[in-house]
Amino acid sequence: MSNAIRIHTFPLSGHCHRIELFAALAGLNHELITVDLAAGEHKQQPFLSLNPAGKVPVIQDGDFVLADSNAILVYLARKYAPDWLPVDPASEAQVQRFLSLAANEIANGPAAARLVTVFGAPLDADKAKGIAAYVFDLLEGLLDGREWLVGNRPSIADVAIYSYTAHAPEGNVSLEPYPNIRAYLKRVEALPGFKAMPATPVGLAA
Ligand SMILES: N[C@@H](CCC(=O)N[C@@H](CS)C(=O)NCC(=O)O)C(=O)O
Repeated sequence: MSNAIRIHTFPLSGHCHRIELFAALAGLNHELITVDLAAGEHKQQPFLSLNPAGKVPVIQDGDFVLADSNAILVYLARKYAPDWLPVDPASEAQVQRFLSLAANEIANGPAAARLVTVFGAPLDADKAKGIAAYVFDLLEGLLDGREWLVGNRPSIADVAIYSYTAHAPEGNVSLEPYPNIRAYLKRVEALPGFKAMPATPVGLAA
């Protein structure tokens, strides 16, 4: 395992699940290092020397250290699994569009709503659910007649969108109104190597 990519992770984090899922789907040689967020390990040394922002996920690939889930997906795909990140300008830009959606509306919508129910975060659940409705309405339309978000095969755009979308019911956000999204999640789950994020029995998933 000496050449393994080290992934500093937390099992119930959708941002971390993106990286664990991609490493599994792409068959990357990797090692998981669980960071004890409850004990505040991410706000102390030595973790802060890896990521001064005090957040997971972080990877170490040899001497190279990188934080931020979407940046990590770009790096890992470009370096080890190029089929997951198209190089033609239009397709690459489309992938970036969905990484932005994951970093903004998905994070502030379904992910934030789930933070309230799973971790008791002091966030505005109604506002988060409103953003979730907006982004899922958008994705439902974009997935009409499409199997994948970009092109004709899965890309890191799908990996970035998957985790918090699949676990939205834990944050009291129903996926019932979204048949295209539900079918799409099943396609991701059928991919060889798929790895699930642990379910938490809260919200609509209780
Ligand atoms: N933009 C970052 C967000 C990462 C993030 O919010 N991580 C959360 C876990 S899901 C975290 O480490 N929270 C601990 C904290 O902020 O104290 C990414 O995409 O990696």
